[in-house]
Amino acid sequence: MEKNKFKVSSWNEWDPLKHVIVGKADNCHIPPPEPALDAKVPENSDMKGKWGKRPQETIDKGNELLDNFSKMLEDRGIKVDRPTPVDFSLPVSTPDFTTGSQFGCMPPRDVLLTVGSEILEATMSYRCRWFEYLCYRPLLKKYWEDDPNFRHESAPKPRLTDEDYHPDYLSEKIGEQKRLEWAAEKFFVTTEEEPLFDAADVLRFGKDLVVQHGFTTNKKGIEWLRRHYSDHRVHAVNFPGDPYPIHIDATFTPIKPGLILNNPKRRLPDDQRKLFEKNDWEIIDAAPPAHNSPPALCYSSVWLSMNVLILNPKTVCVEKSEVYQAEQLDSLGMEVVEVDLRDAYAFGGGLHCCTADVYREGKCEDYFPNQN
Ligand code: DAV
Repeated sequence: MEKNKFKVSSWNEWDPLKHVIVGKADNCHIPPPEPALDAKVPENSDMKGKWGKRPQETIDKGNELLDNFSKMLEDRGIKVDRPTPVDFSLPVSTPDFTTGSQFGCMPPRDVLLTVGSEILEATMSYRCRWFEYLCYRPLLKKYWEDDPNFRHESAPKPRLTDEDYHPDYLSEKIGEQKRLEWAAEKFFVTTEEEPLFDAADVLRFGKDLVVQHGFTTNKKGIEWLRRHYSDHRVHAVNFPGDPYPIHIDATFTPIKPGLILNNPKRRLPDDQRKLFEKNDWEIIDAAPPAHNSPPALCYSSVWLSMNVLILNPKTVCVEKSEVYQAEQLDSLGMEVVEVDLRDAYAFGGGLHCCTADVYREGKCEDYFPNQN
């Protein structure tokens, strides 16, 4: 690699990480009500009915933790890039919809999907996140200038009219039992009006991509990914135990070739395990979270405990307070790096969410030669 020029390449979640994007908490907003977002906020959440800019002292604290995390990665020889926040107080307005504010740019993992030498901007499925890709454009522009093999792609922007959302999901008091039944039937808040996906619903296993069907990714989104990644095999999965299924990265966490942690409350159904079983991959229950509830004003569940960032097949970053998850990974032979991040969770997630791969060593391997 020429000095100061960087290549884009990453094929999986575990090969040695050399270059990564870490998000920022700047100016993060709680967006006003909109269908897909409302469906994710649990019925007993402290976020119900609130919107506007988050308190500045929480933003400052979140940024302090994200800066410390970035510095730790740099001290380990990993290059870190940061996004350029836009003014999230501005409304999002298209010919099809208007919503009062945007969200933020703490979780690049939700927006950017790196597969090989390509970074794909996801469609997204929340109106407030329609323009979030703009925060990453200065970086993508630089990668494009530096690396003649880098492919910058953007999935078709969705229209996100009311046709994209099932109105059934929006009444307040549905109850968790009903939501679990719907999730088991694969009846989610998003319809099949047009392809929708968030990048954080995709896990990369070399030649195979595993995609969660849920609130943020619909069947057409998965089909779009299948047609787009024509050299890959794309597998749809779903996790019936999650009443608010968005993003796969607090549910199903590959650690290294042959080993996956699965959220014991959101088990992969038996008929979807064959691919892993046939290829001698072990799926084990993740350790329980250390907390009974998420921090204040946080969208995500306590299972951010599983939202780890793998630095290489022997080293993993785990949130500092998640002692059970750290113990489990230690007993599995991993070196655990503790990272203080809990006070940044509210801005969009954990250690996996707040990062996006630019470069991992290694090449595209076939980990599942025995296909179903
Ligand atoms: O369990 O609330 C959080 C995933 C964030 N990317 C959850 C899913």
